[in-house]
Amino acid sequence: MTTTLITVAPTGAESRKSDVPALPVTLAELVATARECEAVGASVIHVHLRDDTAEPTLDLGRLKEAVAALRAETGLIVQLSSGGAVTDPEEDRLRVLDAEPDMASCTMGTVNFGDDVFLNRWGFIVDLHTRMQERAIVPEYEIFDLGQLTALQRLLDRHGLPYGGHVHLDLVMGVPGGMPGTVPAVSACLQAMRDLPEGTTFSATGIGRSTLPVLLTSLAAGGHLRVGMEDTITYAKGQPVESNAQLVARAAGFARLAQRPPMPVAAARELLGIRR
Ligand code: KMH
Ligand code: ZN
Repeated sequence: MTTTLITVAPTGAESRKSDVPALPVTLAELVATARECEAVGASVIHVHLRDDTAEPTLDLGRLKEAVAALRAETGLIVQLSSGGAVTDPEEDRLRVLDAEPDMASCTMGTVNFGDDVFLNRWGFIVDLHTRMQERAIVPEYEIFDLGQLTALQRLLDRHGLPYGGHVHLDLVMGVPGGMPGTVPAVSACLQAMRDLPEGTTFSATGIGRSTLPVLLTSLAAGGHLRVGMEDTITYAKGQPVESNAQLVARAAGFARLAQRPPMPVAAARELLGIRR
């Protein structure tokens, strides 16, 4: 039976703790969330950290501490965000790799991000990709718009396959300024993915109200899932998300209904080419 890789993105860099009290922002909250999410079906955790005032941070010491704590307390694959917050400079984003995670995100192009710009220059993308190859870190390519799949093809053609040899990407849909979280948009991405190396896998996440349409479409299309409070803070209309585990449990339930139950962590490591 085929299975579904579930990634949890519990925190993000955008929501404020004061607006969303359930958001995990301390290391203890992050680890507790990770354990709960692993128990209900997650195999990868996409990590953004906060500082003592709950603001986003890429502090290397904190990143190293978080990687160590997540490895000690869970079996989850640890994926650090190299995207950070829209205000983070490139050197800080590259330094994330010094924390030696299993995986790191690598966004494949610049995108308008609400009223902001999430800047990802070509030269920066190449730096991230090649440094991850050198340091045995498996990338997850973040795709916010259709053309970024073509950019990924160009990257792999010019700079080779990622460490581990397997290409895994994540469609981030419904960001104001990026591609919409709709069935036609997923379909257009599927078409474009045909030009990527054989065996390429994808997950998808829908921001805000596109969460459920994207989740259901990805499952139907043979894709994997990313869920979490980075992407949605509303469980249903008028009902705030209570915890990340609530979102993972819902995704796992849909995956079981689709006859593709959650992928065990060992199988996820094998699939993604993680050899740490
Ligand atoms: N916070 C966004 C600006 C990533 O983690 O790599 C970028 C982001 C993507 O979340
Ligand atoms: Zn992120």
